[in-house]
Amino acid sequence: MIKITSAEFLKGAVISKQFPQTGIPEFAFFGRSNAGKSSLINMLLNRKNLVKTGAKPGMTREINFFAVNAPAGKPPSAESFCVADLPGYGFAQVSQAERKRIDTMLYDYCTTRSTLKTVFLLMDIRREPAEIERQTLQFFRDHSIPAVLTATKADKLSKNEQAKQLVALTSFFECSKDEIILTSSLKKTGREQLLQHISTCILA
Ligand SMILES: Nc1nc2c(ncn2[C@@H]2O[C@H](COP(=O)(O)OP(=O)(O)O)[C@@H](O)[C@H]2O)c(=O)[nH]1
Ligand SMILES: [Mg+2]
Repeated sequence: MIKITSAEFLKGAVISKQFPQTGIPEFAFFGRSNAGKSSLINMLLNRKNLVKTGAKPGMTREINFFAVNAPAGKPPSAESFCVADLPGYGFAQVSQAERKRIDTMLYDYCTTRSTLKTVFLLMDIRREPAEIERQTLQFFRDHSIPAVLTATKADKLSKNEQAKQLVALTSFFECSKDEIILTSSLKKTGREQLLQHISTCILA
């Protein structure tokens, strides 16, 4: 399994023209604003504050790219990869025009990003999944983009409640239990599984 040896902010993009050309495998994190995307990326990369978290939900309106195991100025290695923190849906305070810009950017990202290996679709484990999540997963399936359901903030529920929610998620998304990764950024739950998935993709 790969080890995280470095992680740095690469670029923020508000339109597809600005996406960095990296040539290394990329993993994206997507979900509702406040689902825990930024926290999960920090947890995965072993960094407290690489990505800003919390405060105002929906602050992230750009795609933020991070280079992992690929220090600036050095050629990438077999363990180099890129992480993209995608702006979520469910912003309360964006105008229609801004929503449209974000949706177009996400659409461009998903349909043109040739280095994209997997989208982790994050959901707060306490929430009932909604139609938008089902549609999102269907969108990825329709575009042959591997998507991994990732339940976040597991620490907020008891073991019993976690198990119940997992069952609810599998039936809602018509998937099996091993297609869902259970995570907690607070307790570092699920880090190994995320890294294992990434390792398998990039070392294959
Ligand atoms: N208890 C708990 N809180 C979390 C966890 N992950 C994120 N949060 C909190 O949820 C809020 C939103 O997290 P953030 O990572 O900014 O979500 P984002 O909008 O999807 O990037 C913040 O207040 C975090 O501290 C977790 O695993 N456990
Ligand atoms: Mg965020």
